Parts: sequence; structure tokens; C-alpha cells
Amino acid sequence: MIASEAGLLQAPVSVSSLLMVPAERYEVIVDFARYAVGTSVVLKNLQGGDRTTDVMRFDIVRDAMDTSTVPAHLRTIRRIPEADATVRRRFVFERTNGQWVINGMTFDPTRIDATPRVGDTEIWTLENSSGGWLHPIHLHLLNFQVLDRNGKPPTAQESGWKETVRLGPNEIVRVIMKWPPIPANGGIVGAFRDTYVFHCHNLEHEDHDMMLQFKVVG
Ligand SMILES: [Cu+2]
Repeated sequence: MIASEAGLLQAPVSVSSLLMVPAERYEVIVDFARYAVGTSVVLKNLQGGDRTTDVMRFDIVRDAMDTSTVPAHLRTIRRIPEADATVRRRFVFERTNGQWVINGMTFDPTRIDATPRVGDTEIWTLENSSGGWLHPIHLHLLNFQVLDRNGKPPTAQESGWKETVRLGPNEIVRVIMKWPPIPANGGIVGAFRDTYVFHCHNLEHEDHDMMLQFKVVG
């Protein structure tokens, strides 16, 4: 595995399976060299039950030479220091009174739920207190880093730049982000200082307004 939603990882991670939730994207390099011609390799969805178990089949039909290698170092990712954070926010994702809510609220286009300031570093604590449900949390506008998951550092798979994070049943995930600094040319400041949403990316949850919005100010 070499990349997550927002680009390359610092180093490749060797995996035989990946835990993925809706809206997450991972990039992988598959080495078929070990398989003989005539072999079929099937990419499986291990959580698909009997509906979507087989995702994709690769038929090994010929020999070919590939001299490429995967670099041991892909890019340098500077971890955002936790000490840089000056603002902390907490969002609780749950099901209440038959509705999917964040901090007890559903989406309201006339309400601003957070006003991060340009240049600030923030830590968001995402809590899933309604056991049994998994919520993929997706932020618009910017990429973040996973600070910890249930108090433990992120796995290598989750250690790159992200814009969607898995929030499993009864989990607490902290993410850290730096709000876009004012760019030198000033040209896109206006675009930053605007209203954006963040939401659960389960379609049936987001379609029932499990979404809040923030307005970037400053
Ligand atoms: Cu959800």
C-alpha cells in the first residue's frame, strides 16, 4: 500500500488485506510474480456477505518482465505537532430519536456549527457512542492527520494525509488539522473563507442529514 486519500504515504506498507470504509481510498501495488500463468487472483470483499464478495478478478495470462521497484521512502510527511493545537472541538456521532445526529444536531444550512480561523491548528475529537454503527467521517476543504484511535497511535495505513476517517462502534478518534494559511498570492483566500460541510459518508446517514457545517474565518 502506497497512498491514502490525500497522497503518498511516507513509506510503503506491506498488507494482505485492507480495512476500508465508504469514501476512503487507498492505492496499492500488486505483485503477481508469484503466480503461475493460468492462475486467477480474486480481490475479495470480506465483509460483503453473499452479495458483493467478489470485487475483481485478475487472470494471469502471460509472463512479463518488470524491472520497477517500490521506493522505500515515498515522501516526507511532517506530523502536525499536537502542541501546535490551540483549538479543540468534540463531535459525537450517534442515533437519537430515530435520527442520525452529530452533537445532537442534523444539518441546518442556516446554522454554522464551527468557525475555525485561518492559520490555526485544531484537534477534533470524534466520538461514536452508539455501539453497532460505523461512521466514515469526511471533511470537505482540507486534509488532516489521525492523531490517535482509542488512545493509540495510528497504524501505518492511517498515518498519511487523510480526508475521511473510519469511526467504528464505540471508538474515539482524534484528528489534527491546520486550517489553510493565507496564501501569498491572496487569490484563494476568499475560497477558504467560506462555508463547508463535514458529514458521515454512509449514504443513508448523510442523506438523512448527519452533517454539520463550518465557516472558515479570520
Ligand atoms: Cu454514519
